[in-house]
Amino acid sequence: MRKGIALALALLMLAGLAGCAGKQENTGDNASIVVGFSQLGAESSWRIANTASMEQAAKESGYSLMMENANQKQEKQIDAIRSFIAYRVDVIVFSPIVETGWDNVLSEAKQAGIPVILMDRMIETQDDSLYTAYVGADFYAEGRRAGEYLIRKADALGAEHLRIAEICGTTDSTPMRDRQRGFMDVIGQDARFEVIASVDGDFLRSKGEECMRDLLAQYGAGGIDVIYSHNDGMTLGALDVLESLDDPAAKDMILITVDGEKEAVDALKAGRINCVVQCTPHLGPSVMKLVGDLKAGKELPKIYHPEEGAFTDLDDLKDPSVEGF
Ligand code: GYE
Repeated sequence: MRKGIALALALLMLAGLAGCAGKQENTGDNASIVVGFSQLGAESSWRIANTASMEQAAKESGYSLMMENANQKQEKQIDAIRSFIAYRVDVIVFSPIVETGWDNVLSEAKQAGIPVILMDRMIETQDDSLYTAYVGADFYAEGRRAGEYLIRKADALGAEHLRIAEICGTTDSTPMRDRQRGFMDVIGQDARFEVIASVDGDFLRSKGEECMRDLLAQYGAGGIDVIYSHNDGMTLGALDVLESLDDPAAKDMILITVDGEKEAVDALKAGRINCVVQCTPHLGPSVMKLVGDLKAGKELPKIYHPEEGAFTDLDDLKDPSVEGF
């Protein structure tokens, strides 16, 4: 059976199976190269921009993209990967929702001879040969940047004691773990800082709102000095709650967020958020470049991190490079 027909059938079957399979079949020279992409969900603006980046980059490179969205369910990602193996795609790309539980399905991919590129998040495994390469942010460095900003801010304010509430991303995901670890490694030994709460907001704006309400019920606005939130969606949800209060303590809270979506960067410029640590969702071009290099038989770098920084109220926010995605 010709590969084009096989792909068309595979896409049809996938669409039937999942009801939401994306299909993007190209027609140029590279169209016979099929990339199976398991996206983990659509939980945030970051994720939506990331999906768009993958689709756009596949289109530009001419590869055919089979995309499945797992709606934040690991089982659905495992099913998607199994279907990509069954359809013998050329490369599997996926963004693992959590770090553990992938060894079996990735061993199946390895046995089938299909290379796997991890995009955005990492896995925890004893066997590094289960994936060919990782493309995504250095979340530990992001957490450190958040901590470094807080130290600068505390110095600037002459603060002696700051009580921090942390709103975390999805439990056991790489960005959650490493943004927390990096932050704590920077501020943990400094006696001025006390983390009074660490709650799970699952990277969702609605949960950020819920977490903020719970934190206020427990500590009151006057009992929290800093919110460190692992993504913009949760921060913006928390901000909605804080701004609905008529309380100067709520306005004084220092808000530190990660991602850099437009709404958050605009809120920073307007003085409503204090620090935005960048995390780029535009990983599609780097992933598709690796697919090309793989097909050309080149050796791939095992880990690729994009360059990132942070925007803060201690820096010049009029600089044209201060922009959200
Ligand atoms: O920060 C968050 C998203 O894994 C980097 O997931 C990604 C994170 C991102 O839901 O907004």
